This record gives sequence, C-alpha cells and structure tokens, in this order.
Amino acid sequence: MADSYRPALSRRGFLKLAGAAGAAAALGGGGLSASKPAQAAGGLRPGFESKFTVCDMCFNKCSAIARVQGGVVQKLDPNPKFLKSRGMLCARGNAGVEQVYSRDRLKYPLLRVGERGEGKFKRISWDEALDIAAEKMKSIGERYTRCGFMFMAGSDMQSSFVHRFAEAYGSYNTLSHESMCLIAGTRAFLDTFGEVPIPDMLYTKYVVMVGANRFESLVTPDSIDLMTAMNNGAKLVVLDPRYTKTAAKADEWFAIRPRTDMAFMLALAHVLIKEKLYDRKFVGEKTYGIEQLAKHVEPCTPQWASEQCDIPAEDIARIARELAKAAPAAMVYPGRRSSNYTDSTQIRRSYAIVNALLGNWDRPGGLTAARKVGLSGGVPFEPPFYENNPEDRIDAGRAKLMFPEEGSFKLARDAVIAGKPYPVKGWFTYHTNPMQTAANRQKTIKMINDMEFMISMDIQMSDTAWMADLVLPSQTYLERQDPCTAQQGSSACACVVMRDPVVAPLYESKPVFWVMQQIARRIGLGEHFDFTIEQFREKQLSGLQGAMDALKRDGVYYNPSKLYGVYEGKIYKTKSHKIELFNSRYAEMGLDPMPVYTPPKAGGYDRFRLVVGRNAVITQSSSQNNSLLVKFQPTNHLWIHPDPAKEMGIKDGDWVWVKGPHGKQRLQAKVTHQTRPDTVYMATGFGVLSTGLKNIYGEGACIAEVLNDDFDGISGNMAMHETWVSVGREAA
Ligand SMILES: Nc1nc2c(c(=O)[nH]1)N[C@H]1C(S)=C(S)[C@@H](COP(=O)(O)OP(=O)(O)OC[C@H]3O[C@@H](n4cnc5c(=O)[nH]c(N)nc54)[C@H](O)[C@@H]3O)O[C@H]1N2
Ligand SMILES: Nc1nc2c(c(=O)[nH]1)N[C@H]1C(S)=C(S)[C@@H](COP(=O)(O)OP(=O)(O)OC[C@H]3O[C@@H](n4cnc5c(=O)[nH]c(N)nc54)[C@H](O)[C@@H]3O)O[C@H]1N2
Ligand code: SF4
Ligand SMILES: [Mo]
Repeated sequence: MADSYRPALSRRGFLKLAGAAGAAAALGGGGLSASKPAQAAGGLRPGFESKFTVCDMCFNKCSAIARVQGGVVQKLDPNPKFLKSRGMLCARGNAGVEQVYSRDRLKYPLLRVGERGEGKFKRISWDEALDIAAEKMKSIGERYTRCGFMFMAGSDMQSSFVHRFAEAYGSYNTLSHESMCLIAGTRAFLDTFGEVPIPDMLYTKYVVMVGANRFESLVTPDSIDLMTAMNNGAKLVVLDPRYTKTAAKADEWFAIRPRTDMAFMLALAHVLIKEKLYDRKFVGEKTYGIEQLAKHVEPCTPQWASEQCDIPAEDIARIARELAKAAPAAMVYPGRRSSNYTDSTQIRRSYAIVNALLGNWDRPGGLTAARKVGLSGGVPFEPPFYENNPEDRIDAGRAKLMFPEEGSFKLARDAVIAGKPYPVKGWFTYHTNPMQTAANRQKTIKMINDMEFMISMDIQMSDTAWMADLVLPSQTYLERQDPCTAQQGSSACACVVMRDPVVAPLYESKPVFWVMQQIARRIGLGEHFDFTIEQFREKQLSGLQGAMDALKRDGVYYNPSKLYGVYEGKIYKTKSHKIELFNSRYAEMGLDPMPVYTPPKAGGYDRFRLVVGRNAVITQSSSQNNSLLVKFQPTNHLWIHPDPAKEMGIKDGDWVWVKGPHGKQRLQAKVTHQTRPDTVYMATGFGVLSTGLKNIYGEGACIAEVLNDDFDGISGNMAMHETWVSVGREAA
C-alpha cells in the first residue's frame, strides 16, 4: 500500500534536486509572483503546483515551497523570501518528503497486546482509540487527581494544543523538550540581561564559540550569518573537546577540557578588568556589580585558567584583548543547548558576564534583544479549577529556579518513579522521543512500567511509541494545517509563518489538535476546543494588518522593528533594573551571586567523559531512519583518541563496549584525533529498540542508555555531560 504513494524519487535524483535547490537559493530573491506563488527555483516542469509550507525537520521552522504533482510532493525548495534562513533549506529540509512517504509511517491507531516494549500491537479504529484514551484519562484523574496524568509535547506548531488540553483537563504536569535542551542558558541570560539574546551574527567581527557547533547544529540565521561574517573578515575561535566541522572552519580551535568553560570565561573577565579593556562607559551606566565582579575574578588569572582548561595562558589573554578590540561587534556566542553540567546556569552566566563587559548589548554585531512580532495568543480560554488537585507540579522544589511552564523532565521522572509527592500514572507524549533523548534510558523504561497507561503520538514507531499502550498516527507537517508561529531572527527580522496542507493526509493519520478536541469532547471539556485552526489563526493575527495576505503571498510575514538601541532609556527586566554582573536575587536565595568555579574530577583511560553532539544531517533522534539521509550516517561509532585506544589495544573499526553508571552498549570504535584523550563521543538516536525503524534497527548503540542523568541545580536542565564511562575492546 505504501508504495502506491511513493514519488518517483531515487536517492540520486534527490541529491540532484537538492543541488538545484541550493543553486536556486544562491540566486535568491524575487521568484515568487503574487498570484502564482513559487515559480522561483528554476526549471520547474509543467503540471507542478507550488505551495508554501514550513519545514518541520527541526525546530528552526524554515519557510519552504513544496512542488506537488498529482497529489504527491516531489520536491521541497527553500522560500527565497524567508530571511531567517537566508533562503536556505538544509539537507534535512530537502529530505522532508520522506516524512510523508516513508515505508515506516504509522498508519492507524495501535493498541498494545503483548508486554510493554515487546512490540505487539493490534490495529484499532480511531473511535475505539479515542474512547480508550478518554476512559483512561477519566479514571486516572478520578483515582489520582488530574495531576496524575502527565503531558509532554516536543517542538511543534501544534504542541500548544497539548498544553491547552492539559490545562483544561487539570494537570500541571506538562513537559517539553526544553529541560533537555536550553533552559540553563535561558535562565542564565534572563538572570543577567533580563532577556534571552539574539546574536547579531551577520555584523559581528569576532566570535568566541564555546560548547556550540553552529556549522553542524544548524540554527538559523546564525549558521549562515556566521559564514557570511567570516567571509567578511570576522574571526571565529572555537572551544570544543571535539574537532567539529565548526572547529574545522574556525580561525582557532582549542580542545578545551570539558566542564572548564567557566574558568576560561572568568579569566577573560580578569584580563578585561585588570587591563581596563572593558567598556567602562557601558558597564558604569548599564550594569550592576562591577566592583564585586572585579574582586571575584581577581584570582582568576589566565595562568590559573590555563591549568584548568588546557588552553595556553597567553592565548586566553590574547583572546580577551582581541575581543575587546573588536567590541562591541564581538561576542561570546550565547549558545543554545545547555543540557550539560550540574552548574550549567552558572557556566552560561559567565558567558553573559563577559558579553556585558564587552558592552555588546543592543548594538550591531553584538547581542540584541528578542523582538516581538505582535502575534496574539489565539482563541482565549478559562481553564476550570479543580479543587482536589495537589498544590504544585510533581517536579517542584528541587531546582531553585525551574521554569514552571517547562518543568524538568529529569526531576519529573524521578518523582514519578518515587511516587512522591503524589502518584502520576498516565502519560501522553506528542512529537517527542525521550526514550532516545533523555539520559538514562533504563529510568525512562522504569517510569513507563510504573505507569498505568501511556499514549504516544508520532509519525513513526519511535522508541517512545514502542513503549506505549496506545500509539496514535500523526499527520506529517506536509499534510496538516497548523497555527501561526512567531520567529526571532536578528537582522533577519522577526517574522510569522504558518502551515497549510500541501497534500492530502495518508492512511488514517490525524493532527493532534483533532485528537485533543475529540478526547476533550468525550470527557466534557469540549468547550475549550470549540474552534477551528482557521479561527485560531484569525485570532492570532488579529493585531497584524495584512499579515494573512503576506503569508499567502510570500509564505512569511515580517513586522520590521528597531533592532539596535531598543534599550535606550529603558530599564532592564532584572531585580536591579540593570544588567546583573552580581545577581542579588541569587544571593537572597542562597545561590552564588556570581559564577563560582569548581574543578572537574580528573579523567583517565579507565574513565572517559562522554559528551553529546550533532551532525548536520541528523536531528536529535528523529531523522536517522529517513531513507534519503540514512546513507550519510547509517550508524554511530564511539570516537576515541588514538593514545588511549593504543593503550587499550583498540583499533579503528574494532567492536568496543562502553559502560556508563546505568547501562552498557556495544558499537564500533572510530579512532580519531577529533576528540581529546579524556573524552569520548557517539551520535544520538541509534541502538533503537523499535523494529519499526527499519533503516536503522540493529545499527549502532544507544547513547541514552549510557548517559548519566544529573541535573543543573538552578534550572533543572538535564546535565548529560556529567557522565563518566569505561571503555573496553570486545572479545573477538
Ligand atoms: N543538524 C542539526 N542541527 C540542529 C539540531 C540537530 O539535531 N541537528 N538540533 C537543534 C537543537 S534542538 C539544538 S538545541 C541545537 C544545539 O546546538 P548546540 O547548542 O551547538 O549544541 P551541540 O550541537 O550539542 O554542541 C555542543 C558542543 O559542545 C561540545 N562540548 C561538550 N562538552 C563541552 C565542554 O565542557 N565545553 C565546551 N566548550 N564544549 C563542550 C560538544 O562536543 C559539542 O560539539 O542545534 C539545533 N540544530
Ligand atoms: N543523547 C542526546 N540527547 C539529547 C540531545 C543530544 O544531542 N544527545 N539533545 C537534546 C536536545 S537539544 C533536544 S531539543 C531534545 C529533543 O528531543 P525530542 O523532543 O525527543 O526530539 P526528537 O529526538 O527530534 O524526537 C522527535 C520525535 O517526533 C517525531 N515526529 C517527527 N515529526 C512528527 C510529526 O509531525 N508529528 C508527530 N506526532 N511526531 C513527529 C519523530 O519521529 C521523533 O520520534 O533532545 C535532547 N537530548
Ligand atoms: S534548518 Fe534545515 S531541518 Fe531545520 S527547519 Fe531549516 S531546513 Fe528544516
Ligand atoms: Mo534543542
């Protein structure tokens, strides 16, 4: 059945087309005529329709144009009018057609019939599936309070409907991917600048990139703008224990010892202050706590930091001076994923503090404030109040400054397993795969086994769906209608995009909006979902004249606004109303008001630190099984440096085991100078349990099984790099 829908697109054809798209993107601009969208990317054969869409292969949500023939998506092209991606669609974006036509798509609702995780399901109708879901939600809500059902939705334009449902149903226990992604960094910058900054990459002259990999971990427009800035003469310094593609492209790469970034930052601050290189006018007027900071970093000499982070003292001092010289068009790149260490918030605070000293805030080539595009909240609603509910979220109270709307996956999972402070017995997941993306897979399995009922909605049988009791087939992004979403984008402008289906949905796949609406109706909460997506979008766009026309005409709506100097005459959203070098709220809460460095434990050849990272063709755990991409990374290997490998008799390609505190995996070694002798690495999303992922089942090893699940004490962000593993050669 699946094959009848397959477009006539071989991998070779795909690559050729992808190349054409790149060329079209490079020509850029102008192609879209108002009445006939998208004759842009040259050589379009007759019989094709062109329709705007928004890529969903990662969170960047690049606007794209689908070329549709006979009701089949043949190809995806970038939208040249979409400034945030600078008219680019990456390899994963090009491979988005496979989301629809994959042989591994979930086709209809499935109910578990075997043991959990055994993979035995039976096909049921949507009516049955929704009745079961409603009945379980009712019964768990009645027996354990409504907070006894937990909801988790990944990065998706319909995820807010899952959260809306949870609110109407009465559960505070909602989770997203964010506590495994970036909340420590968000916390740190909010608690320093009162804002989460958008780097003005395009106009920068000097970037120190620490613990980020912008040429593989694509973030738009930063990845593209960084290349442009470098072509225009900007300097890039990369600190990463691995030789990433970003490191390869950099002017300088330092294989920093993991978990020592703060020492490096404090030493930069030391030099900037000691040599009076910091922006004294800016710091005097706009910041709070320079005296305390000066005292704090007094002992943090480059020599001291060098012993910690393995970067020569003279290089640290030189980088500080070079940064100051290029300032304010210079930055310590704020980074994105910060799910690294138990003090990741303080580590990122140290990045923020150096930026403040450079005076790069609100100025060209520095860090800019996020700009509001003016999208409204959609159809409003009044969630009911449930009297017998517990006081707080299940994960409350362990991380001092957790974002209540995001929670902490790590802490929630611990609490569910402990059954404290109250039992949680049901779980709904949508568009997220924590079985692969949350450290300590055994714990996730334990949590699921402690639950009474789990529902998972996906487009393929992910490992998370594999563990569920009820599996619901989702429409892919090319088949569904989605609300509008706002995007930030430095000089690329804040903008709005939305999605309409470009082809009819295949099989019995449905959007999560419909699922939430149907369950809500069954449990007497229908009034909260009594609208259509069109109506929701109308409300969202109500304050933006002409926005819908622009979206239909260009696939994107811009609301240009001032980019620099927006803080002139304004107070900062912090306690002191200034940029906080010294954080007085932290002091009051018993937290360190300034980042305090603690040296990491020493490694050794029997103890490596395991770090996570990315590859440009893979999105977290979701695109490994894509038939158009699998060729580029069919499996994962354990990266290990030649020195320890030699000592342990491990040769390139040998099978090795890698053992973390909670689990062990086996895979082949890649013996390489691309990692430090004390650090090993493997790509995410392999070693799957689900046989439904046919391209990758049996391939590689699961990093989630090996990663330790510590957490950042301030934000509750997962701390995945606090993992020490041992490695050994498998007996032949
Ligand atoms: N192709 C692709 N692009 C993506 C994604 C994807 O999966 N694939 N995911 C998107 C998402 S959700 C996010 S959050 C971003 C993530 O993008 P980034 O924030 O850039 O995060 P990572 O790619 O995880 O890169 C972190 C780097 O830190 C290094 N590292 C590990 N420990 C240390 C340390 O102690 N100090 C220093 N200095 N470095 C260290 C790792 O080797 C790794 O290369 O990428 C986004 N873009
Ligand atoms: N080991 C390790 N762990 C990590 C990371 C890492 O680099 N390494 N990165 C961390 C970061 S930064 C993040 S953001 C998180 C992300 O973690 P997750 O939120 O788990 O994201 P993905 O791994 O992309 O999983 C997305 C799931 O959604 C499914 N999906 C795709 N499209 C659709 C759709 O249209 N509808 C539905 N219903 N489902 C769909 C995919 O099949 C997949 O199962 O992981 C974190 N965890
Ligand atoms: S960066 Fe690539 S995968 Fe992510 S939204 Fe843009 S085109 Fe899609
Ligand atoms: Mo992320």
